[in-house]
Amino acid sequence: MKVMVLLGSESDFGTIEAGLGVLKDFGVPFGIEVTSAHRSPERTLALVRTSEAAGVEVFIAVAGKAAHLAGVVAAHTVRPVIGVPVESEALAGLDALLSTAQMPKGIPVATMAIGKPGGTNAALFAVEVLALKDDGLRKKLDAHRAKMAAQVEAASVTLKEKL
Ligand code: RP5
Repeated sequence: MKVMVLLGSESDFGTIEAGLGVLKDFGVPFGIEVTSAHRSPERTLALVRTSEAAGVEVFIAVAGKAAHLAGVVAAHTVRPVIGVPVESEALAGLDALLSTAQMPKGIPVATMAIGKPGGTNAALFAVEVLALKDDGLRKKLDAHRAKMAAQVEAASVTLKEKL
């Protein structure tokens, strides 16, 4: 297992669902668990420990509101932690964005965009970290970028055909 995905609540799943698809597409083995930094703090710590023992190299933490899951995970590991702020009703995810991004110096969290785009980017960022020592993954990332560039070009052609 290379990536551990931790959700602050089952209700956070929609934010990371597409990201899990990305990890699957790239063939990256991952685990996923629900654990709350405040409702199950001991389980959170235990999951960090067992993940490290299982060879996890990158953590993705998905949480909303006063989101401190990513920061708490980062407090317990020196492996990279990627935080995904969940878009919640009250403040549209701005609360979680600031809670995740504004880590005091010393304990970094790589903070993604709010919501589903952040979930997808978290997976891609995790793949990029793993690709540092995996040429096969790097080639897949290059191919993924080339595919997106081709899609942009195709969209331009389609748009002009409509005019
Ligand atoms: C946070 O509170 C979770 O990450 C979730 O985004 C939010 C709401 O949790 P539930 O009330 O849906 O369990 O801890």
